[in-house]
Amino acid sequence: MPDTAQTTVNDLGPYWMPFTANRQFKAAPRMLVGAKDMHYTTDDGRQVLDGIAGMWCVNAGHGRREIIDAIKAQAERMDYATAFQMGHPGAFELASKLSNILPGDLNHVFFANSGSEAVDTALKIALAYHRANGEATRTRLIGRERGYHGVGFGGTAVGGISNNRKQFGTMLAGIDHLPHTHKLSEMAFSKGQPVWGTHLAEELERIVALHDASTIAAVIIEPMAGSTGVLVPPVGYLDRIRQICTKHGILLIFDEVITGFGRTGAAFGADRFGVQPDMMIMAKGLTNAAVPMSAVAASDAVHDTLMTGPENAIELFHGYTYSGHPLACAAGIATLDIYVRDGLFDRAAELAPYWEDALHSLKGAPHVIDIRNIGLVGAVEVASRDGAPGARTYDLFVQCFEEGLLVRQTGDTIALSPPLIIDKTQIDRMIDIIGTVLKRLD
Ligand code: PXG
Ligand code: PLP
Repeated sequence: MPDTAQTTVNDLGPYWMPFTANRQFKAAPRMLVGAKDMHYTTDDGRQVLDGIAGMWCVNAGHGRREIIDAIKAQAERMDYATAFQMGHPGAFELASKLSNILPGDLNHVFFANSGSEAVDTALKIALAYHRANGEATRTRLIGRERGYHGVGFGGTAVGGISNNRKQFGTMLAGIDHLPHTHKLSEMAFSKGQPVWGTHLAEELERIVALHDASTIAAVIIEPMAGSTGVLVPPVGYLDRIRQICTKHGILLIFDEVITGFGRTGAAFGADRFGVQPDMMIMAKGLTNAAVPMSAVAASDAVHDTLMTGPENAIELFHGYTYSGHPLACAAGIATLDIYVRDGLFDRAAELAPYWEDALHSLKGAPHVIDIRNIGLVGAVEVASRDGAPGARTYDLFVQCFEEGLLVRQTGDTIALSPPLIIDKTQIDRMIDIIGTVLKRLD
């Protein structure tokens, strides 16, 4: 029998790592073996400050006792129940708790297991909605350049990050993209929302004119584009997108996988920017990342339109084996309770000005060409090395890790999104490490 209980890692070969330079990693591995509150422990026993909340997801900090206990208790009570034609109390409780904190009439929650699955779910609901509404010609989906909507075929197709698309052929048909909103010459070192770029929302009118509104089902965007390197929406941009969607009967889907659960200094990006979508996609912070889970919240209109036909008919032919998994629901309920009890969304808003000042103190540091921020999110963009995009930020990422700070490298940007429990001393430490490493980099 092979020893599956061994704790030392000997063979790095079999594990094909996601979104990783496998050969480079395996030549010099970085291993995490423990996590508590704001810190990871490495396999060589070092403490590393978590500057990215895991991967934008551990918003309440690591190893929260209430979440662990809830998962344990649920595992004892009932490990699994199918979500097809059966229910369990946790799924209904979590959906109710979520709808209580969601903005407007996003009162109907469909569960999946990853952001990517939730994106596919939302896109499919959009198509089904229009069909049920007598507008089956509305099949086009509009994303945005530099957008990230996960890695399913739907999300890859509406996504706008070239590296994530180019290996995978034609993906879905009938997709178009809005332009992204980033232009360094107009907005470098903006604090919070840039004032330039609002006019780019008008590009949606151009796309509608090209395809005709009768062919367009939905626009899907991140209120703040995260994965591509933190692109904060220009002032008024999202409002204008909303107006144009409403005018043409197009559904507006906010992908809040990153912006949800306090990241921007409000419960959701929709709250922070004051714009109401017809559907919202959530994942990551939903369970504090303790158990994988995602969700799509739909408005009354979207949901109710699909609740037609004979009562014995399945209204939406869609769902996952693990939709509303009991352990994930238990983790989600405990997580939402922590967010509310500890006022973590307000805490993010209160810390945001300090965070903004601390980040922008890096202006003038070697190589830095832009700094962006909103809520408890930040990005530092550095100049590319000639002919080697991403090389300088890779070194920055590795050296920060060696100095005791985990940051996220994406292209020539490092993204920062600490757990919302971070304190001011820890913010100072993040900035100090990044500033020190920047000075050392060639
Ligand atoms: N939508 C958005 C807006 C996301 O940020 C997804 C969908 C997909 O979620 P899953 O759970 O399928 O990964 C995401 C995920 C990064 C990074 O480098 C960001 C994500 C995932 C991995 C890395 O910033 N976001
Ligand atoms: N592939 C096969 C052969 C299956 O039977 C199923 C689900 O029953 C799936 C894929 C989808 O798996 P999931 O529901 O976990 O997404």
